[in-house]
Amino acid sequence: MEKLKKRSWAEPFKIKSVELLKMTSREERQKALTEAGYNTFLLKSEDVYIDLLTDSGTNAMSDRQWAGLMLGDEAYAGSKNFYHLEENVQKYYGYQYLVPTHQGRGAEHIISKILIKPGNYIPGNMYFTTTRLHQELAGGTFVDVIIDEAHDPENLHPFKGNVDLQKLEDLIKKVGADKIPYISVAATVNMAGGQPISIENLRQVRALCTRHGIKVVLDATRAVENAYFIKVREKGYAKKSIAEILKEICSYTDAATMSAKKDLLVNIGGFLALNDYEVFEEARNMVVVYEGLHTYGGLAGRDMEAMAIGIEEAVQEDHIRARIGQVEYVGEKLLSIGIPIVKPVGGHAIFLNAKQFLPHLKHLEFPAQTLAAELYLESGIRSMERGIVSAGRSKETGDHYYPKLELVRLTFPRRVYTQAHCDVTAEAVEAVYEYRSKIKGLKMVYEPKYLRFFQARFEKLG
Ligand code: PLI
Repeated sequence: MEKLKKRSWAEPFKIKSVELLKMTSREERQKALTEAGYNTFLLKSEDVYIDLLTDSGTNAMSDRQWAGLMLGDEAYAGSKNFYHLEENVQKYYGYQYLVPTHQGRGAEHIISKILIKPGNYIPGNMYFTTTRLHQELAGGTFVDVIIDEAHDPENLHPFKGNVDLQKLEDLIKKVGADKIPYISVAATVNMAGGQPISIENLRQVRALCTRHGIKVVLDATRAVENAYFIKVREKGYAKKSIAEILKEICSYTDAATMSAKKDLLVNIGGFLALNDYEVFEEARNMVVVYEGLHTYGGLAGRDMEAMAIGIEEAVQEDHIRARIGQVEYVGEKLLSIGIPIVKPVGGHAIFLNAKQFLPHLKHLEFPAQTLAAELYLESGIRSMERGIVSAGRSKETGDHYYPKLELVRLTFPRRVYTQAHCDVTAEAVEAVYEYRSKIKGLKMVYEPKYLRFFQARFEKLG
């Protein structure tokens, strides 16, 4: 018998309960797609076979988390689950004060309202849709200070989420530090392809901001995934635990907004965590206006319990290695058959480079929107546009933003799909690639005012 050369690893869990999937025909999918205005956000979930729309709130909870739901203390005030969550945020993230929110954008809303004055500038390592909108609604202007490499899908920089310190210094010189309440630092950077920021860069950002009296606010939504990349890519971190690295990331920042629906393996939840008591006091007061009392922030007690347990599970080494390993597995498969994707492969998703996939389409024929629709039609797999539709319009000129990255995101929920689902996904992308030159673009026929990608509608050209 031939000897096996390599030892494989498998998911560090076994399956206890399953959810059945519906298979559909191409005709049924064409009907569903037309009814959804060629927008994958408007498809009904039951018409989807493999759902790679997002990793947000789509995770499979563990038996410990499900058991935790039964420990929900649904008191209006002072639920014991709040104190469990507070204890774990302090222990694993290191911030002193916690304000729970219903999800990430609840925290973004509160921190933006407190810290931003009209006319302020908020630099960030690339925008995120809801984060930038809350900054703008508070009267601020977002300024992209990510390194140029992040805008190039082919560039192999190991930390494409890094802040360009020169761009940050130039902004400080131009508008004055007093007009910059904070820098918004994401770990990892979603819109760049799930790319991490390095500890070295974070330290430098901290030092520069301290010199100018500017706060650092972390988007900690996928900071555990970022910690994994630091462990495997940054000198001196190979022997540190994910938990240690996570805490070090947070130690260079003053506050964090969190969408627990990602790293923390839950279906709903978020928080704002802070060290500054005065800002905390204001946030604790504001949360009662917009979310709920400061010991539940729009969540049920059981949701806070699932989050508290999720924090402990998220930093387990076997979990995070398998989570990112699954994404890498699909990425390597696609690269081996020549599919253009963002490199290096990021933490939570594969990003197809729609500009290169469909080079015959103009930017305003929405290549990424078109490709996401086509992948659904071919296979029932749901993905998401992350290009010109997601970028929206400039609030000054009213014109579209024309982002350099025109991408389709295949996002992997945590602990949900198997390697066979991954193989089917790669084969479906390959099938679309084979007939790519025949694919026609789209025109937008309905455009909502805010976060248009969620509800915009399209029709097929020609
Ligand atoms: O969806 P929320 O409101 O819990 O979180 C907003 C949010 C903030 N920051 C980052 C980096 C996100 O990725 C994020 C939400 N992301 C979604 C929904 C996604 O599909 O990527």
